[in-house]
Amino acid sequence: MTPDAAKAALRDQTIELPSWAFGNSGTRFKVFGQPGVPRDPYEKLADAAQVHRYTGIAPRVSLHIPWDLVDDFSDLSRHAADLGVSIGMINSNVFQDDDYMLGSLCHPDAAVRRKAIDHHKQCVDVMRATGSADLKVWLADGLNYPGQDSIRARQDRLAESLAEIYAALDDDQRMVLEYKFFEPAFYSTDVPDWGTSLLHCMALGERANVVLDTGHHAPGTNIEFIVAQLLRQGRLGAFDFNSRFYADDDLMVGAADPFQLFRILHEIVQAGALAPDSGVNFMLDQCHNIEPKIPGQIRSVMNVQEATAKALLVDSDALAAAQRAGDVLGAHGVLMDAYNTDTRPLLAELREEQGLAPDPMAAYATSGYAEKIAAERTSGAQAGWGA
Ligand code: LRH
Ligand code: MN
Ligand code: MN
Repeated sequence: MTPDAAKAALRDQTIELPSWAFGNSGTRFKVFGQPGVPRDPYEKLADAAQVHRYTGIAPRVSLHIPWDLVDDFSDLSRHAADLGVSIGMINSNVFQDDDYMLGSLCHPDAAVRRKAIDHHKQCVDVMRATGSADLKVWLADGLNYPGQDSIRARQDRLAESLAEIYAALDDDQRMVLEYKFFEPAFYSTDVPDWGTSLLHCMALGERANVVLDTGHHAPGTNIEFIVAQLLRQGRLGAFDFNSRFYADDDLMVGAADPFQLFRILHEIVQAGALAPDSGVNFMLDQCHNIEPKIPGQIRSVMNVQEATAKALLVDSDALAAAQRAGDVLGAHGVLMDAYNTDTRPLLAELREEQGLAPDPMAAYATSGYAEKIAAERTSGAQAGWGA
């Protein structure tokens, strides 16, 4: 693709931000508080709007319920619109309540399953109030010990619970089901992989799709293969982008393995799935434990944008010709030429054409916003991962 065509495609790209990236977070060892961190969902949206303001491609914010519970979601939605952003996916949370120690939608006790199903119905109400189109489901359900529960019965309960939630959706609402191979369960997880998620989605119907979180695979997994396969089936609903070195590290996307991010985006571009109407929602799912949060999100958005630009610059005609000819090194070379292109000048140019500062990191740093929130948000409790 030519640089001009790449710029046109980049103009349409959007990336969704997670509300929880703006609250305090940490490891199980320590949460380091930061000055100016939001105290409520309204302030989280205000911070997310800063990321959009300087990058121009982050117009939606995902909410996590009950972390982002407010009295009036229509009012929160209006607040978002006033800030120039909108509410994106609604994430359910059935992993932080004592009742869910042995699971939620797969729990052996029907009363706990009922509670978890009803929570999802409450999330559907939040979607109606906010105009959100997608319910995002990730379950911590699983087993620590062989024999603890029946693996097979849990799948049956899962199918039944999901079917009731799916039936509660309006016709224009979708469900996306995220998989993760481990944590917090260590022996067997109930939605461990894309195959399990896909099977449940296919049983539910056309408005159920798979969420791929880049941190949720075993080391060495070929994630772009999964991307290609799900796109072939029209079943890739959303990405949770982040980076990992070891486990589900939730570090900034493109920090650990920018080449993997490029390979993923190459599959996306090849399948024509970059456009906003492709049905694939590109989201970040990250925590900024030691770095400042708003710049952390800006950097992440830029990392995705740079990798996307590289993927768009792949000479697809030359690549196809080399592939047809069986020219292994030629084909690989075409891909590496694009990967090794410095796309930062092209993106700086694009931003200037859009009336944005060419360097979003520098523009935010000199804006005074970080100092302002640190001075203003001094009373009340800061939001943390979980509130
Ligand atoms: C689980 C997960 C899921 C949750 C988020 C906070 O590891 O990736 O997407 O909603 O973390
Ligand atoms: Mn995730
Ligand atoms: Mn995760």
